[in-house]
Amino acid sequence: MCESVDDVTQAVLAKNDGLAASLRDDLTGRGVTVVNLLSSPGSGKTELLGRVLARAVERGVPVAALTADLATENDARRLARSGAPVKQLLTDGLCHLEARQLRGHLESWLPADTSLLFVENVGNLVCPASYDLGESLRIVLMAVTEGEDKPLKYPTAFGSAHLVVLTKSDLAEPAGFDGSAFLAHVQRVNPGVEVVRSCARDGEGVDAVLERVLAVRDGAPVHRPPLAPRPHHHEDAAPGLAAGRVS
Ligand SMILES: Nc1nc2c(ncn2[C@@H]2O[C@H](COP(=O)(O)OP(=O)(O)O)[C@@H](O)[C@H]2O)c(=O)[nH]1
Ligand SMILES: [Mg+2]
Repeated sequence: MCESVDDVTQAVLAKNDGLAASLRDDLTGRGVTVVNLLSSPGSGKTELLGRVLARAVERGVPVAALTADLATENDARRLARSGAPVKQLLTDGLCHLEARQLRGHLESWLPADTSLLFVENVGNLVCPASYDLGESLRIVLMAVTEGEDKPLKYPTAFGSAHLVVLTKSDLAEPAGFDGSAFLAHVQRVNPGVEVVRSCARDGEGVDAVLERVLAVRDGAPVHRPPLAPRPHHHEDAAPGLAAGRVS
């Protein structure tokens, strides 16, 4: 009997969920809290993470970071300036990270005393949202230049966030960003989730993000988002894309 795309997708996600759950148990058992950073490309994940890592190093927090991209080691080079152990993960064309990739890299690399591990996911607001990486905290970031409607357009990402970070606040005015509309849209898809404003230029929000993450590491309760990671379908996108094509 032929399996449908839905069946295959569900099977892949179920396998990932199982691996992620055991990875989370394993890592939390070893005292490691994983933070998954998720956003579209260019939202400012690396820039903000670099500052958060530097602050953590300054405070003596045993922190490390894995950063994922399809190509280049640029982000690992940028993050390594913080002084924290950093590893680049290349996904070989894959648009998201999966728990099995993370596990493979951690086995051979994670420094023994690490208590906080940041994972910068591949820049993409769709696919990474469906894959649990065994994180204890999922942070979804969005820059003010992306438009205040994005929480409504990407409900899986925003609806599965434990914390939302609004980046590049220095550009809010020139971009004509409507902060109240953005907050209303976030609350519609994820009632009660906290939103932190940040600016990697002047350091706004860096301490706030680090404090939230440290609190979770130290056992503070985490916001419960309405959504668990949900399936998405590359195949289903094709007819819609074709219908919308301008030739
Ligand atoms: N003005 C401004 N630019 C920023 C800020 N954060 C990041 N950028 C710039 O935005 C671009 C993309 O940032 P990057 O951290 O690489 O984004 P990523 O793809 O999400 O990791 C870079 O040119 C950064 O210098 C910010 O807070 N303010
Ligand atoms: Mg980056």
